[in-house]
Amino acid sequence: MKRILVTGGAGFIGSNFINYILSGRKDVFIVNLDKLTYAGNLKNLTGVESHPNYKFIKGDIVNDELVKYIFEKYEITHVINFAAESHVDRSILGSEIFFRTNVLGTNVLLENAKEFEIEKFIQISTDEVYGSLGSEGQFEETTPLQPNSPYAASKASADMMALAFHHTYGVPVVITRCSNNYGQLQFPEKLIPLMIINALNNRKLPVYGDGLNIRDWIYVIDHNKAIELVLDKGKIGEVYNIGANTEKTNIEIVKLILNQLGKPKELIEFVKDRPGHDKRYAINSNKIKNELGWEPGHSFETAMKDTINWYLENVNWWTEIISGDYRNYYKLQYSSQKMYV
Ligand code: NAD
Ligand code: TDX
Repeated sequence: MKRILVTGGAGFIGSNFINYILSGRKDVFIVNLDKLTYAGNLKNLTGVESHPNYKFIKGDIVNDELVKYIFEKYEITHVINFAAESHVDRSILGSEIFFRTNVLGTNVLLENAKEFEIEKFIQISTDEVYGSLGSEGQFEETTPLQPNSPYAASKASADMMALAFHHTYGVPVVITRCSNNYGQLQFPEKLIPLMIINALNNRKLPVYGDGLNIRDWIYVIDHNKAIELVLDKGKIGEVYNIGANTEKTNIEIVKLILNQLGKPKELIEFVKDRPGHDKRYAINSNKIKNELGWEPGHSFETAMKDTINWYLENVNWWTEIISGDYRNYYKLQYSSQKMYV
């Protein structure tokens, strides 16, 4: 039995991971430690809340006393660290909480992983640590880290700390660096759910700059299957890139959403660019494919259709979010945006 501390399991990727892994296997016990920030939502986990192999604890990964208690009481053997402040735009509005959670929090988890001599520590990182690409090439695991936003810098710091704990103390660290995820349960501050929900509400779709920045998209279930493989077979001390070779400009994504929802292109509004906006991400995931046998199982077209349908069928889930604190964030982020042209 793997006794796994999943942090940030009430967020987008973490909750999809918990729902997925508990539906498929009996050899895992999950302790979900989540602070329930604006991005954490226990409604994402209603299907597992009374599962015998699941325990939720509300708390902060920076809280060393609490983390220690959890390692001891639940005899943790594995950590999967999803917990993070995860939104680039928020990190531009204010970076301190990013440093606190993403760097200090990871450090607390690493210290406890060392003390309790666990079997594996998976640090969920991101392709953004590599910086930005020109029109050619892809990020490899060996690409030097060159993070550009405060968010990316905090994630890169956590990666460096995790690798240093492996190198210095032999903590059994593995790092995954994935590209942009989409799918059900994603908080509507991120491009795809924000555009779906604005379109459904006949609100403007704010596209930064010229809309030609490129992201490499992956369906969240494919990401989670890769994490499961890393949990079972990933080699200690290694970094694995994860991506599905699906490069799209932002404007392509926005047009696809409008098209599927039957909404007019006039809803698109080009607004002031994100400061320091990374131009292009593209990730090479040959290593995890060749060494662990991973392959993405979903086509972009089908999985995007399913994602849009999920938001159509779960209006209550997002209505509750966008009628709360989200309104203040939206105003702060978007009200001063000037037209780009
Ligand atoms: P999210 O913002 O949806 O969820 C983050 C979760 O962490 C929330 O439930 C939140 O309550 C929790 N959390 C935040 N601070 C905490 C703290 N101090 N202690 C405990 N819990 C805390 O994020 P996500 O999109 O699900 O991303 C999960 C992880 O994957 C992050 O580490 C992110 O950097 C990484 N990642 C995300 C993407 C993406 O496209 N979303 C891509 C690659 C990597
Ligand atoms: O309103 C918007 N308008 C817009 O044009 C928003 C929210 C985004 N964008 C653009 C900016 C990016 O080029 O869309 C692209 C995607 O933006 P986000 O969804 O904010 O994602 P990104 O900045 O690429 O970062 C994401 O991928 C890597 C996740 O948020 C990170 O957590 C992950 O590490």
